[in-house]
Amino acid sequence: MALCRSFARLLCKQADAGLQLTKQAHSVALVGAPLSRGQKRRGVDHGPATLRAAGLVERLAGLGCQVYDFGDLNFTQVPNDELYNNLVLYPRSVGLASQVLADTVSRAVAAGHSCVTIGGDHSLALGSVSGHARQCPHVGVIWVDAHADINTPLTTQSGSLHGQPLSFLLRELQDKVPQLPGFSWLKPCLSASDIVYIGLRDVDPAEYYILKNYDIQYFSMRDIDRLGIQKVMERTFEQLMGRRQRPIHLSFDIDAFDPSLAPATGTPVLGGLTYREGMYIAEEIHNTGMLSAVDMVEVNPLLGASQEEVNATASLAVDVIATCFGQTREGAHTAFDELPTPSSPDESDSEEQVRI
Ligand SMILES: [Mn+2]
Repeated sequence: MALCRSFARLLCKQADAGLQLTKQAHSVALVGAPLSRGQKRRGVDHGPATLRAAGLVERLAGLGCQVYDFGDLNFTQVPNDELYNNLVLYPRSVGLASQVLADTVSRAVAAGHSCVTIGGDHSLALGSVSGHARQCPHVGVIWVDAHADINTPLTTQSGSLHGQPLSFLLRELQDKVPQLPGFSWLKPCLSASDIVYIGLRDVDPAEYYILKNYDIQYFSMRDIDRLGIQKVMERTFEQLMGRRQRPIHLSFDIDAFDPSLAPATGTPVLGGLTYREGMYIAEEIHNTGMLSAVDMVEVNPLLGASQEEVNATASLAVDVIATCFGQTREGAHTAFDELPTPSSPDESDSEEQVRI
């Protein structure tokens, strides 16, 4: 374990020194996190099974990744998990599951893998980001989402923890965030300048206050309309890696996409990312060579109106992950040495004659 950790430190140091993590990117740990208590709808705990059934492992293997499947974690529900402050739902269950996930992600990164966590609702980022940061303290987070997920337990309107993970992770917010039962293990590991949002279009008043007052970089759908996705990605990397290279954590909520593309999700909002914008984001992140962990969250197979809607949502999620690990729209980059040539003219003549 100590050896693994020093290996991870080495990789993080490499990253800090501006060396690309390309080699690491070919070894992928896959972690299923069927966490659903961060929100109220049934079914999001079937997300990992749905993404596996959509061929995730095969797609990664087909790209030349060595996939180490950690399986789906077993999250026990904590009994008598009463509301915090008469409002916040299942704090002990979400806290414990996130703690288990943090240990797993930390282990995977320490072993030198890039870690893909498939959810599950977005509260799982409490665990995945914490575990990642335990090995790579300088991690930068790209949060692709329709929502900002940065309410505090005191500003949340829904009470759902999937709308709050970033408030727990941010150092600057710690005097605004109460200690929840089940969260004592969690230490804030990000600064406001370590996060960039892409795709926002449904932000609560308190969240907007936080984004503005703590100077958090975000690109809303309006910004994407204004700047174009290419400029948005350029500025994202300028913010996160302008001064030095660092490992990247991509936390991708499928509801960032337009609901016409990703209907099987809990909180869809009109006017989201196009397929091409989504793939461009993933391509550019892959091209940095610094991708170290990915979350893919909020795919809920019970919320599709038909099997086709569920399949479309799942295969979109798989496309994003595959693109993060090298799938391109310009064709595979595996070696192709020689085009086949037709057999000699004489032969084709004689074949022709035979046919006549
Ligand atoms: Mn989210």
